[in-house]
Amino acid sequence: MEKILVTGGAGFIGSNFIRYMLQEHPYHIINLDALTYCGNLENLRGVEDDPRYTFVRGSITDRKLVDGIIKDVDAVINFAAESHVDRSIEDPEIFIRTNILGTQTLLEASRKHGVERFIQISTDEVYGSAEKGYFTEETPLAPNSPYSASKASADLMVRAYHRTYGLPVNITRCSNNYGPYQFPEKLIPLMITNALENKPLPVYGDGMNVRDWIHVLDHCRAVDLVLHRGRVGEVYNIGGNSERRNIEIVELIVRELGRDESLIRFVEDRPGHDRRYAIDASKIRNELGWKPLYSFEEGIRETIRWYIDNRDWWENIKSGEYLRYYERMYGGR
Ligand code: NAD
Ligand code: TDX
Repeated sequence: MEKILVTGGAGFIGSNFIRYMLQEHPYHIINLDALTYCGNLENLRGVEDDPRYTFVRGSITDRKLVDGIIKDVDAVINFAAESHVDRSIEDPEIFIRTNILGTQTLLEASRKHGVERFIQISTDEVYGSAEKGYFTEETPLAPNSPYSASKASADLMVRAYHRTYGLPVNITRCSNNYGPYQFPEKLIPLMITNALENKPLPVYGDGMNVRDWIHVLDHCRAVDLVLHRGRVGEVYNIGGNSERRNIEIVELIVRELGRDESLIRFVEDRPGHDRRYAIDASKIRNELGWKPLYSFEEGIRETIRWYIDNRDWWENIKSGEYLRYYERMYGGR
């Protein structure tokens, strides 16, 4: 393997993954990213000068562009997606286009050009809500939001390309990530940045919904292992074994930043809000020897510190300045 296509590499997990892969391996990485509202080249500061890195601005739904890139690569790792549940409730259509049609466009070019491996970055949300027990790879898909339904649909298409055409695929289903460069619309960075600005902290419903948190670098190491050692056609769950109620996390952030709990506001619940996600990651642990290296307490403190130290990064996002910059830089392309 020499050349890898990473899609969505200007987003939160994709940018962490590219940095990690350039450090760990000699591969050339092509980053195909449309730079939507959350794609941010600032996330790749320092990487741009690496001769083993190439950035292409474009959409995974652009058949011609995708075909031209995939004919020269050995593997495809698809992180590109519309990723925010609340936005999918507001306006589902773009989720269908990017997450389903975009994935199928990548699959088709990968089949045509015979890539060695296609990795679909999926999510534990495709299993729905775990009222009790844990999601295994055998748990039936039962997505509840337009976002998770679009991700589940993409997973089924990836499966079909393996069964029908023999494309060598894997699907990874990871739990909630946190860490540096996460867009401040998601729970943890939203709460940290709002608390830093002494703004209200909106907690949906009763705050008792549970998510299973994992540090983004533990996720990146897992995807690297699946790429190199995953059995073709298999699904791998990835989870941090760190279940927390939302309210516990918000209280921890408030405490760590020395803010007042009066900032916390219980607001109207998210429609169709999944109560609990909980991953059983024993397959990847046993087969590939993976385990998370971060404890949640250590990881969240380091993450809070990162948002304190990188105020410019999120202030530019929150003010919209970074979007205006990209329009100037890339508006014509
Ligand atoms: P993100 O929203 O931060 O990044 C998504 C990236 O995809 C952005 O850079 C965006 O510009 C790009 N993109 C969007 N539409 C595109 C298109 N049509 N063509 C090319 N690029 C496009 O998301 P993230 O949190 O980094 O998530 C990455 C992947 O991981 C997604 O597939 C998501 O479903 C999955 N995932 C995320 C989590 C999580 O907790 N964040 C957990 C499990 C799985
Ligand atoms: O303001 C908020 N208040 C609040 O209580 C926000 C933004 C969220 N929440 C709650 C909703 C969820 O129970 O916090 C929890 C986490 O919310 P999000 O950060 O929006 O994540 P979630 O909906 O769990 O989905 C995430 O994990 C799985 C990612 O956004 C997905 O891309 C990934 O697939």
